[in-house]
Amino acid sequence: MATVIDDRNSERTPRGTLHRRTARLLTSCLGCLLTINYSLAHEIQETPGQPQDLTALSLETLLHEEITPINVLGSHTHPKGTFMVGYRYMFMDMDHNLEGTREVSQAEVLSRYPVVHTHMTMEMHMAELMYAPSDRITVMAMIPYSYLSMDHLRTNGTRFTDNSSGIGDVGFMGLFNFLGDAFCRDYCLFFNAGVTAPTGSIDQNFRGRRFEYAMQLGSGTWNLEPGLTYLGGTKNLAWGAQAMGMIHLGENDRHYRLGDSYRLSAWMQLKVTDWFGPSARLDWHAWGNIHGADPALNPARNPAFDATKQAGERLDFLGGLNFYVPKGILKGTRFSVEGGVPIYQNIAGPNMGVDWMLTAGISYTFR
Ligand SMILES: [Cu+2]
Repeated sequence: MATVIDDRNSERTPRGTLHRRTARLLTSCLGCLLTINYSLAHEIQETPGQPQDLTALSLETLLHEEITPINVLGSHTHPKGTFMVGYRYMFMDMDHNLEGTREVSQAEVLSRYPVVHTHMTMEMHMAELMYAPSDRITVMAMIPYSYLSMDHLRTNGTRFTDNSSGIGDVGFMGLFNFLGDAFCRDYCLFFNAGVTAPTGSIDQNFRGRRFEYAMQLGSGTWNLEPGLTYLGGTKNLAWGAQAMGMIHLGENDRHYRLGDSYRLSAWMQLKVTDWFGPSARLDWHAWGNIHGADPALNPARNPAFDATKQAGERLDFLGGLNFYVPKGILKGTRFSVEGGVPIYQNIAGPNMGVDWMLTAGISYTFR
């Protein structure tokens, strides 16, 4: 027999306490990092001979700020007058259904809805451009292009796949370094002020049959992305943490607004040589339900059509490999791969849970 769970209840019970527990865990991680950094920062300040002259920017200075994970938006700044162009490819695989933290079989979903999702992939190509008008201010623009694919199974045994692709919400961000070293050599703290424009489609459909909220390419609203990023390091180790929110403003043309989301990320990267460094990262995301609803989506037909069942949270563990070109005409080039798996996820549903993710990217810094 199908278990009918009051969805308000299934969301509140695990989320409330676990939210707090995860937040406390990450706060103490951050606290540790700050303490370690404080003692190490003092050692570094006593080391003489760090280049202060911008014309003598070494490769180390040029790339120092890029010793941050490739997949954390706005997690590095640049020295005055430098540009960066970057490209990232992100892949996410979703292969099972969850309700809260419990895995729900396809048969169980089909006992409650006429359709179940059997697989979903999300791919994103992202072009990034960064420029630093001063040592303490970096500005960036991001253009995402997504390719989403979702496999479905109906109660009658037939299957179908929906695909949507196109430009997502274009973003702009200012990074303001207000505490610590302008070059983030020992430590720094900067404020991220981001905004995204409603350039992504929210009308993806097949012959007039509107796709799920998760298959739309944009939010349809203007969004704010405020954040704080902390970076620290020694000669052979770099670490950092970032807290960022995505606040959706107003209501889109389809009469809804996506739930706001929050992200907390903390990482460490080893500098093995001047051209290679592995990294490890913990990434926590939480997002709320949709406010309002697209009238074209009937929540009784598909759990992914239900605006009240779109909230969730997830903690991912990711490992990365980062390569830098230290000399020659490609000096300033960075290549990185980062892959990960969720170690905890709790989502309103039954909706698709994440199985694994991979990001690969290349960037070139020059002046
Ligand atoms: Cu950059």
